[in-house]
Amino acid sequence: MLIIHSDRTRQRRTQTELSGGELVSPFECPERVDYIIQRARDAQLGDIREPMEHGIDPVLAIHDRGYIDFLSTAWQHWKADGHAGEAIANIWPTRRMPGRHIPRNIEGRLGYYALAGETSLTADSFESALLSKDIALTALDHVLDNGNSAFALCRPPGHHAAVDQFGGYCFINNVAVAAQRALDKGHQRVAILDVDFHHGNGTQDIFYARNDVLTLSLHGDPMDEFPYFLGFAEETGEGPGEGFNINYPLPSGTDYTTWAKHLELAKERISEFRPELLIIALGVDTFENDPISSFKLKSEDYLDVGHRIAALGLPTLFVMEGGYAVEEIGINAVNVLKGFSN
Ligand code: SP5
Ligand code: ZN
Repeated sequence: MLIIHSDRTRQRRTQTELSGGELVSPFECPERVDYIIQRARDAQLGDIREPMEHGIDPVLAIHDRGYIDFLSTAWQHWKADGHAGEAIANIWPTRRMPGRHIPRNIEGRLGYYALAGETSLTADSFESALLSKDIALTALDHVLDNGNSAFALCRPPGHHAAVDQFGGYCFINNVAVAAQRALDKGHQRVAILDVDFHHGNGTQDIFYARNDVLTLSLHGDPMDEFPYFLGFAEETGEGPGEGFNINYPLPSGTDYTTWAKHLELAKERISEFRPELLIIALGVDTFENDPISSFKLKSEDYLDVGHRIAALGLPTLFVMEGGYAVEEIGINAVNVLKGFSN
């Protein structure tokens, strides 16, 4: 399987993540990519190629222009205001003050465009997010041109990024940008299956009222897990999109037997939809030793995940999302791709 990868993903090395009331070294670190690419090489998974630039238009086909302007200038404004640390949101529009105006002050703007406080915005955030989207789009080009599958080794991840919000380590929604691009290139129907431990809130938000992109997500029950405020089973889409969003919230401690049953349910819905392209939001934070998650998948289970996805018989674009057990992330991610290919 072709792999799209760039060493420039290393340029995003954030210093801080607000976690448990402390500023810790971020879970979403550059070494994640090092372990995956090393394992892909060792396993001789396939050719490794550099991403091509795709510009900003595919991003603006999904995200709000004001949000993208914010991302591109936020660090400059944050520094100009004399703040010492990385930019962390600390106030939000909430139920009793719904945010009808976009503040002028960067602290207010940060809260307006953030969905969570764990994602520090830094000098390299926007550039890194653009690179990550280019990795996804280059891999997509390959799938569209050749009809076979590819792996986009994206970093930072994307599935939490909504139309006009960043958070959950995500700035640009890579799978959404890729799905829209496939439609703009002539596809009629694209399915996005999100197997990251966390609900793909951004992807759901972006396509919620549409029936040309089927979105499905298997994830930790939002009653107990990030992002808490979206990802419930009753969220099935709206308007023309009714029935085209499917959530499978699963309890803490879910093992592979239970998880795989829900994967099969998702696959039935995908087959019924008859997409021309399948995009997998590939998080491996479902792993038993993931430091921020609570499912119980084992390394060998990921081979079977890939095998089951392959049974759909669709051109498939794998896009890297989460996974924070850094030393095992390579084994787990590559196992999915190996299981798919064999
Ligand atoms: C792409 C992706 O996987 N993003 C995940 C973002 C999760 N951020 C908040 C995590 C909070 C976890 N708190 C639980 C700590 C358990 N020790
Ligand atoms: Zn995740």
